[in-house]
Amino acid sequence: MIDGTEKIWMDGDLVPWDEAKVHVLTHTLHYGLGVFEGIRCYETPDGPAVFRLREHVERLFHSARIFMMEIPYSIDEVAEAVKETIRVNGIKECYIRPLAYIGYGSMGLYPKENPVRLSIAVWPWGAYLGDDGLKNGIRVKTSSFIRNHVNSNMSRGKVCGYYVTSQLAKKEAISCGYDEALLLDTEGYVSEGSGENVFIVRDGRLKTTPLTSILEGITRDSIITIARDAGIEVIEARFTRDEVYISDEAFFTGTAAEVTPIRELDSRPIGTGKPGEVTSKLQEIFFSIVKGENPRYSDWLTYI
Ligand code: PPE
Repeated sequence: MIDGTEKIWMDGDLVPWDEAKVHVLTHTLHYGLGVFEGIRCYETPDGPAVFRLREHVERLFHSARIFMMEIPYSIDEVAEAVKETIRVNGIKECYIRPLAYIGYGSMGLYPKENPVRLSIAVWPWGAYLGDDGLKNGIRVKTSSFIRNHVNSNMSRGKVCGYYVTSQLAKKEAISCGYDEALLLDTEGYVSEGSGENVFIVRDGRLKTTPLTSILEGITRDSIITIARDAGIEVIEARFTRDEVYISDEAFFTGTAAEVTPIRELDSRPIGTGKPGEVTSKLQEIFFSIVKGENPRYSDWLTYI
């Protein structure tokens, strides 16, 4: 069960957690068109700080634009509302979930008059793939479900309905005894995890899927920047599942997953079967940044 906090921001009001309700005929609940974000706030020596807040809120607006949803607030207002929600809940470290959705009104696939509503919830959320996963790596299965074609699941949007495929993949992976799924694209190349981007390391160089068939992850972008700054070469190029099998290291990135090493794919250990040197180094730098201990990247933090 989720550990609730006190208040949820709903359409401009801060309502008690248990009263943050919607009508059962809320349009998004039936048809899946809603756009959302996942953001994290970390405890730092200077108080709680949100990691790359602006970029996340901008992505929310980009998702809405792609799907012709008009969010009735500005980017600045939403960023401020995120900060306010963290402040009123008096929480030091949390996951933040803004959701723009189509409210109650008409039914059917053309909800012309229904309001676009916005909620922002915050709650404590530990290691997405477990503390052990973060430390020792996870076991991953290539999914039999493929990531939808980019002309259907347009990858620049983070849309509720897309996660139906992710859930199928995740259920399959777990039912087969794995921790997470890796989805291929419609051409058979590696795309991403059910809720993460993926990187591999070969001969000290990083490779990650190009943006053609994946969500433009903000953690992915952060890791590319951190790696290049650390003198590690990064290539954005397509690769196949067997290239993962023979890579030296592999890891997932995501707001929820942070930087999680992959120690096995489809029963093949990756490298030594333990988190590798490059992965551990990048993970360490990432955590030093989000925890406010790395002045080089202080621009990425918004203090509450
Ligand atoms: N791909 C997908 C499909 C995805 O859902 C996420 C985030 C990413 C890549 C990484 O993006 P970013 O967070 O900007 O680095 N998945 C979110 C939802 C997880 C959930 O289970 O809910 C997240 O990590 O917040």
